[in-house]
Amino acid sequence: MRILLIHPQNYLQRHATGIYGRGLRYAPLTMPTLKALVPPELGADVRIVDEMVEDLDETLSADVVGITAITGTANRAYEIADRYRAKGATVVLGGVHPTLRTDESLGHADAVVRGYAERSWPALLLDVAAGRLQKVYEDPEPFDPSLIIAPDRSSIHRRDYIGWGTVEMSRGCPNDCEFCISHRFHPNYICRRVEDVIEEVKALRSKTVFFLDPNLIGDREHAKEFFSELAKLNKWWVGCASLDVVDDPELLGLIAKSGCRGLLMGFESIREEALKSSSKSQNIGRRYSAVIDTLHDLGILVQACFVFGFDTDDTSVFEEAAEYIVNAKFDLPQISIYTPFPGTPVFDRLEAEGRITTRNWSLYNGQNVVFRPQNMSAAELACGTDLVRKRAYSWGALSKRLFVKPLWVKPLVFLSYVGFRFYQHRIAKVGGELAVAEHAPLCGPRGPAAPSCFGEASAGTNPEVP
Ligand code: B12
Ligand code: SF4
Repeated sequence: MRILLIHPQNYLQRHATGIYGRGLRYAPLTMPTLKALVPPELGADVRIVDEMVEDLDETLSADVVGITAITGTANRAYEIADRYRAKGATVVLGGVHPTLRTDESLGHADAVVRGYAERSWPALLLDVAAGRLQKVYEDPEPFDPSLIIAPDRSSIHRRDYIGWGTVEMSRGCPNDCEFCISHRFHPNYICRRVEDVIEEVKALRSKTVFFLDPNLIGDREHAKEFFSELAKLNKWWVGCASLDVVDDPELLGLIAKSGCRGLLMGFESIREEALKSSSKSQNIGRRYSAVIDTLHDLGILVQACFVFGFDTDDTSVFEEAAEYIVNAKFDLPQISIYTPFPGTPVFDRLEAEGRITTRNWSLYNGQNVVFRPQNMSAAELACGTDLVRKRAYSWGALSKRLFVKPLWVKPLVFLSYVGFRFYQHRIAKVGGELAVAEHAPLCGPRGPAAPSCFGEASAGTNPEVP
């Protein structure tokens, strides 16, 4: 059996012409995991094509084609699926989007795997071999984390990913932020056995480990046990944690001791009403500057995610947030536009209110306005977000950041900052082009032509969004 596993591109992440360069890429484990799960008795020839870093040679043939999709890559996944089906291959779709939009995905595939594939993907392949393929595969049993095996990392393009040493310690998140896909896709928060993860980390030849977990501290006792063991390996690591990490000094101490160099954290908004309206309870009433100081004292850098377009946001939020972000000591601010991902209650609510303005899934990547905001126009949201990006990544803002602790990381902050500056500018530029192409009929153009706009011009050619 010849199996072809395809990771589709999106205009943000694609080989050669994407916005993300090597320095901002970390390797997903989806396809390496599926490869490792192929039953050996099939004697299959398995090939992975990762469109984020290589082109898909469409003359490649296969008996079974497995394609993964998140919402932002779903259109491209469907395009490839249709082509391979036309050539007679058995096409299987899986991942977040096909799980939450199964009927839609079935229009492009012979079968859809819903949720985790640790048991259902091998079962599906054995069914293909026996000529009894079903349309939908979904594991009916409660998921045991020991089923997560080490991915087959042999086909990860190490030279194309700064973060090629990626690992999963847990899946899901116990928090319930309204806009997040985590608790819709993952049935529960689960942690892998400490010894399994430690073995995987030991086997990595990378000094730095990139944890893919949505929230590494969802089970604090487990996290303490894990970080105590990780500390013995003398690695550096980065990963995601919710802001309540600072509430537990013992946990924080272990995190620092285990080699943590940076945390990606969802600050989301500087406005309490936005946090309340989206159930971001762990952020409510928190002084962000205290969080940053605590982490900086331990030598941990903070990549801070902010989102604009909450229903409680109006146009005054942009200036206020830009000012705050520039003066606060976030090492790397990441600025996104509120995105109602299908499968979340937010999407259902906005759809019921007739506020979803495009179903072009390629735009669902946190960088485009895909809905009608409550207290401003779509153009104001797009341009206001650009303004925050520009201010947050101005040279003046950088100079402020270079004088904060920890001093040893100044060169690192500088390099990452310059990389992010470049990337955020490209996002704003391409976003402007997309807004004109996609939203002009809805909200008017983005750029100086729009009277309600705050930002500068965005010019150029259409980036061919599929
Ligand atoms: C690596 C990663 C990325 C990579 C690659 C993403 C990709 N797949 O294209 C990059 C950096 C490009 C990225 C970017 C973004 N990401 Co991202 N990312 C991840 C992350 C951290 C890890 C994915 C991973 O490797 N998981 C480990 C593997 C083993 O799990 P898995 O992929 O779920 O696969 C399992 C099952 O789903 C199933 N399966 C999956 N695919 C298939 C296919 C087949 C054929 C079969 C049989 C089974 C199967 O089998 C696997 C084993 O059980 C996840 C969070 C997470 N921990 O999963 C977010 C996540 C996928 N990203 C997300 C988001 C929101 C984004 C961004 C919008 C963030 C931003 N603001 O910029 C962008 C948008 C990108 C775009 N193109 O649109 C969301 C997805 C939301 C959605 N509905 O689309 C996630 C779930 C995080 C979250 N909780 O919000 N991301
Ligand atoms: S804390 Fe992060 S991962 Fe967890 S539900 Fe909220 S946004 Fe999602």
